[in-house]
Amino acid sequence: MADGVGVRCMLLRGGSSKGAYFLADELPVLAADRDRLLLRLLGSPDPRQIDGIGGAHPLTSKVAVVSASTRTGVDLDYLFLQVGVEEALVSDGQNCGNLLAGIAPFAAERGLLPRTAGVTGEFEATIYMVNTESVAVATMTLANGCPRYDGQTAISGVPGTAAPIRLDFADVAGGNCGALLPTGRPLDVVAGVACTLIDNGMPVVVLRADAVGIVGNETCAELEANAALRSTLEEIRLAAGPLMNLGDVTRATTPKLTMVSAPTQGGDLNTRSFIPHRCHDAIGVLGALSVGTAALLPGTPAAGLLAELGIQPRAGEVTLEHPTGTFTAAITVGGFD
Ligand code: NQM
Repeated sequence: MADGVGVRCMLLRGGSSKGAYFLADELPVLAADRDRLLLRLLGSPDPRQIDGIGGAHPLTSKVAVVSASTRTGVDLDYLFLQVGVEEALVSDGQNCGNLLAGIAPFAAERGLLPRTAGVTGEFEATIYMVNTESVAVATMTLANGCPRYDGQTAISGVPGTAAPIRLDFADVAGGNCGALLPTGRPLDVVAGVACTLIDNGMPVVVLRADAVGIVGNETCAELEANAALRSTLEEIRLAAGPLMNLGDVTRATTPKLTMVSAPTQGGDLNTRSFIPHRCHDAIGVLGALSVGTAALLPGTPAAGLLAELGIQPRAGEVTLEHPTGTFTAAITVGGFD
């Protein structure tokens, strides 16, 4: 930057988030130099990120770092970095399933996927997710080797439609916390509140909305204005961090917190998520996998709520309502640890 050469960056929406995508070998090698550059580029710390390309919300202050993989059977390595908005913080402490959706198109644009040459139709790329040391398969559509961006797939919380990107995850459980249920229990009482501490790709504390004095269908603005709720959630989060093998999470972006309540739009459960200090306009991909899994495990507050409501999710599918629509997660639950 200082020499005026600059660094190539592509802005892409992935799912219901947006981020800046970089090739790993075009960023500084030292993490401290890289992080300084990313803060500068996104405009952090500043609540408006006015002097950068960040969108003034955690969901639009995200970075993907991509390289061709040297791992057998894997095409690409993807490192996710969450860039603080108001804090000068760049964290690799969480993964992002939404930006994952942009990895294959970005890699095709940058020539990292030679197998795409001349291909028209569906193309599968295998992606190693560095943050959680796990693998996902992304399926995108190509037209003569180039990613298609137009299409008919709608996502709640995103206007219009676009090309579908299918994401398949295997073995993401425990990628952050060492186990799907890091305490070994489906229910823990944390700061006096019954919770499930779970990691099916994203560490999440799942609790009933009525356990923290809300209905569960409030708007994000209402929830963010509720100081008592925010302070209770932060107390729970700080206590949950060590229990989830995440250590002191004071400055970490995980665990997230999802409050579940009765559905109002025909889904299985309604959700409101804090990520962890702002309310999510929707729900993250991996966050939804973790919350959906909690709903399917016997003995969790979420499963208890489903039973109370007489709702039985369709086999292997949990439809979660969120502030801007619904998200259906397809989940296979085997034995759990
Ligand atoms: O859970 C938000 C998002 C995410 C993460 C978050 C995500 C996921 O919606 O897979 O994608 O920070 O919780 O982008």
